[in-house]
Order: sequence, then structure tokens, then C-alpha cells
Amino acid sequence: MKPKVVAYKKIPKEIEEFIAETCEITFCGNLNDENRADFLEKIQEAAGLIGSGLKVDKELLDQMPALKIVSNMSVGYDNLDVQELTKRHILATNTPDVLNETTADTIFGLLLATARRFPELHNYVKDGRWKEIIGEDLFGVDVHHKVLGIIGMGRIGTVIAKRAHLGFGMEILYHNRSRHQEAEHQYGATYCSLDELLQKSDFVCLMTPLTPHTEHLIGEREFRLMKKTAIFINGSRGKTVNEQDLVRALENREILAAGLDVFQKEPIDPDHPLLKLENVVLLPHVGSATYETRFAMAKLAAENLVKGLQGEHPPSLINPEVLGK
Ligand code: 8YV
Repeated sequence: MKPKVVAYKKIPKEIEEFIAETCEITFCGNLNDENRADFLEKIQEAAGLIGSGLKVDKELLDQMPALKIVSNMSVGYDNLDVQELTKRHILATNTPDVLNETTADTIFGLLLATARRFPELHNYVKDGRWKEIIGEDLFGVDVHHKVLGIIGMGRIGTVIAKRAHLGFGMEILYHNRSRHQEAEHQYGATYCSLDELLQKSDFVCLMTPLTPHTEHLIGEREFRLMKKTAIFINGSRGKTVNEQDLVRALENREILAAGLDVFQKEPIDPDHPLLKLENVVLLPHVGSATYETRFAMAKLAAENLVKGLQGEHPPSLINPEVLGK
């Protein structure tokens, strides 16, 4: 009897076929309010769950008595109650590393676009408003050789530092739970306190995972410490910043601009104050959103799922203690 698996996010056909070799896979569509009842019915006998973003907590787990593994198609796993999963001896896996380069491309691209106001200038041309040589009112700011402060020098932060230092001659400051030798030796990164990073950086790039320690890590106090010419970039999770304080800082010009790929609520409400501001560049959480990288993430998530259900050690296990490791 093949173990039952529910996929609540679309996965490539090839990957679905790989899973179907050893599992009975049910695809319930990208989970939303409309298909939630159908999803809750399908998960009753599921031994495996694969997707990204679904809140997997006590309430859901009580409805999944047969669950053996939750496979996140994302590197972030703040949607999983890992403590509860471990207590119930349920494996939890994610997809680290396969998305580092692509996400770093996205975040550094967002930094460049925000600094040089590319979306605003694109619309200026597209709307037929380009009538004369561009004046100071549409100038951006330089990125090369400026100071980039990275909060969260992890796998992706390090690759951002590589682009910034080797490609753009930027000086790198970083704040992290621990020192990062590779970033220091390869990219000249300097470890410093959060306050010092905020005061000295021309660009502040938030790349931490979302944890109880990092929730609202950046708020009014932190924005006031930043330079008035600073640009804030968030590539972590929306809840690592106090969004109301960010809007206020942007409205009051306490910082120059912000580039955001993540938001407190996703999709963001159409009437959200951020959407009314000029000094922002907003992306719909597309850090890893390329054909190649999403395929690699789905492939790794599927390998985690299949190996976990076969009693083997999944390639990227979040809670190895479940296997007694
Ligand atoms: C994912 C991300 O694309 O991997 C993560 O943690 O935030 C993104 O790379 C997204 O969460 C999957 O839908």
C-alpha cells in the first residue's frame, strides 16, 4: 500500500510523477480559502504533506493522525511548529542552498532598482512622459563603493555580500547571531552591533529567518538610527519589520526609500499605505521565483518527502532528533 501524500502547492509534472512512483499523491491545488474544506478532507489519511507557506500547528496536526513528514518547498520554515512536529515524531524538511544564488540575485536587483528608481523611470518612459533630458528630480543614488549592512549573514546573505563586494566594490558590515569567517575573509565583511550597522550603512538589507527573536526586529527606533539617505531592503519575512513604523519612516523621510520582497500579509491588501508611496519598490515575494530554482526546490522537497516516508534520512532535515540523531 503506497503512503498517501497531499501536495498543497503546484509542483512540476516531472516531480509529481517521481513522487507517484512510491506514493499515492493527491494534488489539492494552491491552497486558499475556497479549497480549504476539500484540503482538510484529503489530509485525513495523509502520511506526507508537500508545499510552502501553510501554517502547520497543533490544530492542523490534530486532523492528520497518520502524518509522518512535512516537506516545505522553501528554505524558510516559520510556517511550521517544529517543536510540536518533533514532539509528535513527525519529520520536517526544507529546501536550503538550491535557492541561494537566485534569491541573492533578486535581492541585489531589488537594491539596485530601488537606489536608481528603475520602476519609476520605466513608467516615465512607458507613459510617454519622457520629453527632455532627465533632471535631478529623477536622479537615483550610487550603489557602487557604498556601505551595505546585512542583518542575517546566512547562506543567502553571504551570496549577497559576494555580489556587493566583488561586483560593486561595496564595503560590507554585518550583524548576525555568530561570526561568519567566509564573509569576513572572502568579502571583507566586518561584524558589528545592530545599532552600529544601522548608523553606518547606506543600504540596510534584512535577511534573517523569522523567529520569535527577529519578529519586528526593525521598528521605529531602528529606522531613527539609520541615515536619512539610507535605503532599507527586506528579503527575509514581512514580520521581521514593524510595517507601520516602516510606512511612517518613509512618509517622514527618516530614510530615503525601501525595496521590499516580503510583507506582513501576503498578498498585500490593495489599499495598504505602502502602495501609495513613491519611495518604494515592491515585489510579490519572488526571491526564488525562477523556473530553474523552483524546479530545484520542488525536486529537493520531493526527495525529502520520499526518503522520509521510506524510513531514510531526508537530505535536508530540520529536526534530526526525530530520527534519534
Ligand atoms: C519561496 C521563500 O519561494 O524559500 C523561502 O523561504 O521565501 C521563497 O524562496 C517561497 O516561500 C515559496 O513559495
